[in-house]
Amino acid sequence: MTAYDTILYAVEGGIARLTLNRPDKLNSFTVQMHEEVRDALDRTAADESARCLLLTGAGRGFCAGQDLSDRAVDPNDPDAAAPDLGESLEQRYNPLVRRIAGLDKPAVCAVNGVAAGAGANLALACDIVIAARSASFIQAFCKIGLIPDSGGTWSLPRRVGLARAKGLALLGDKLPAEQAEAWGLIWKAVADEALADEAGRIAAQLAAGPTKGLGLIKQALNQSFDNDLDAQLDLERDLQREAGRTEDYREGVRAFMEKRAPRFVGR
Ligand code: T3D
Repeated sequence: MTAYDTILYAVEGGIARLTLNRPDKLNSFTVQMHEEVRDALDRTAADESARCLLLTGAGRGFCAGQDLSDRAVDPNDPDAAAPDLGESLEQRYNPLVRRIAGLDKPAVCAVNGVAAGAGANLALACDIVIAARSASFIQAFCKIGLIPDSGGTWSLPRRVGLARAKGLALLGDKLPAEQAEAWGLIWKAVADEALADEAGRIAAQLAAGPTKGLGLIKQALNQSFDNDLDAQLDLERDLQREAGRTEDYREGVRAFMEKRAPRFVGR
């Protein structure tokens, strides 16, 4: 277990578990938590023994986005200069989303409770999002005069279409986990008491998988909305070439021929 103040982080059985750990404030983001999450994500990326990221939150919430009390500028002081929120995104939120989306291994998010603001969109930056039935997703930004950030304006229309993306972003309503599943916003909602086991099972399956190939699948699908068919076919050709050169491809075919379970090494 690596020592941090605001998160828990440990790699075990191929799974890098990153738990946001400010439960009293619904795991909302302070500058320190940003630094620690960024550091843990860099470790996950660099650590070959970490073959899947599992992100979750401690306590009753997943993450309530920006800690609104952690602003350098007092919002009650009319003479204070406005904080530069563009700078905040550039320095802190965007690097997190880029790290998760660009991670060359799968990222699972176990949404254990409310996911609001940047917290919701950080979850949606992960590849597989599984939520407790009592959890919910709130694009809370419009309630404080902001726009969805942390990739929300990119991921929402892609996941649920423009009509639902606009409804969620403009109204800021709470979307319960089961509705999120029905809309295709997330992979699935499960009973609260089953979340940890189910998320662990999925992460373990991915961690024992052909990591390099799984990373290439993620890359191909992430790029698909920006490509026309021709460009996507070219991309598939290039990535398949890479996949075909892995040890795990050879092992997968050998295991199939020998009618046994494959033993993937992640390369
Ligand atoms: O840098 C930048 O600012 C730009 C980037 C912005 C990214 C963003 O995420 S902007 C959006 C920020 N987030 C929000 O606006 C959500 C605010 N929170 C809520 O609306 C509600 O807390 C929830 C709907 C998420 C949950 O409601 P509920 O009733 O279950 O819990 P609660 O009682 O409101 O919250 C529990 C505690 O957590 C409470 O503290 P207390 O009174 O017990 O000491 C509450 O103040 C605290 N808390 C919840 N969210 C935040 C927070 N404290 C600071 N910042 C928060 N975002």
